[in-house]
Amino acid sequence: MEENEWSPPHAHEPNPEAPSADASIVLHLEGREVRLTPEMLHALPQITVPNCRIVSTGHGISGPFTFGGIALWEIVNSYSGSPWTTVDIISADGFRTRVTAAELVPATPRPILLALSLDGRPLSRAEGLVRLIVPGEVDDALRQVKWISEIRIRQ
Ligand SMILES: Nc1nc2c(c(=O)[nH]1)N[C@H]1C(S)=C(S)[C@@H](COP(=O)(O)O)O[C@H]1N2
Ligand SMILES: [Mo]
Repeated sequence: MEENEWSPPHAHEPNPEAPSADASIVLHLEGREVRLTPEMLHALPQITVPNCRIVSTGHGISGPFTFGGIALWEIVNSYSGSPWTTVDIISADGFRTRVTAAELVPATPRPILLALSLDGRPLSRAEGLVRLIVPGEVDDALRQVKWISEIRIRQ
């Protein structure tokens, strides 16, 4: 798939509702698949990233929020045994973004995370559980993918 196909497939208007009740994620790795449930993610090391804003150009800016969860690099590190270049994050409603290796550096101060909590309480399914938070995206919310259903680690 070409890089430019990874811009969102629809107009910049977010879907208001969760596509399903199931918050588990299928992680696609070289030659195998792993189903990650929110419970499994809770068992991995948790981080928080304060002062995150969701910058919708359609319905305004919300936040600042403190999102909590697991760093995306932690998932890639824990599960991927082979070299990789990109991580594709896809939601059940067809929203998606591509994360590059350059963006997934351990020990960055504001890492990309799989969010499980918001301001210290569990994120609801309606709010996007499990949601990708890209703290570096500050003028749009196109990468803040709600309801992640697939993560594809690519060579
Ligand atoms: N799965 C999914 N994630 C999504 C979207 C969407 O339609 N589906 N819309 C994006 C856009 S355009 C915006 S502005 C924000 C809205 O997030 P909010 O509902 O928390 O304000 O979600 C982003 N993430
Ligand atoms: Mo948006």
